[in-house]
Amino acid sequence: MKTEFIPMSTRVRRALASVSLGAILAGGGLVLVASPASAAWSNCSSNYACMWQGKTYPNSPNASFKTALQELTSSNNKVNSVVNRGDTSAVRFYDGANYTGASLLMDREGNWFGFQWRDPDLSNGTDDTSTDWSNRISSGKFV
Ligand SMILES: [Ca+2]
Ligand SMILES: [Ca+2]
Repeated sequence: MKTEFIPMSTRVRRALASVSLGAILAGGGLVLVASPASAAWSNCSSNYACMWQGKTYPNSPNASFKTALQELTSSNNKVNSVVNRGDTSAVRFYDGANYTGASLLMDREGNWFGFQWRDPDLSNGTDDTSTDWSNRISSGKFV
């Protein structure tokens, strides 16, 4: 009697195994889908200044630097949210490459100098300026 059940249970196990794998994959997919919702400025590593093309820091930063970035590449003139997680100084973002043109100052993490150190939407300005800074940043450095 047992010998009759063994092949059957093997089939059931295989079926269950594939269902479980599917469920695991689906679960992984759900986690991946859920990440953007939990995305935040904290996706920027400590000691870095980070830039996102989207507003409110979606997913991982599109560009970042630890000391300076002479010229953005794929995100040039496409940045809409920024954060300064540097622990020693403020960051200045520039409209032009090579730190030229109009600039935007962001405090170091924690409002050390008394103004904002991250901004989820550059279109409505920051503590530093009321100017629309969406899609403008081309370079940046710690100052
Ligand atoms: Ca620019
Ligand atoms: Ca703003």
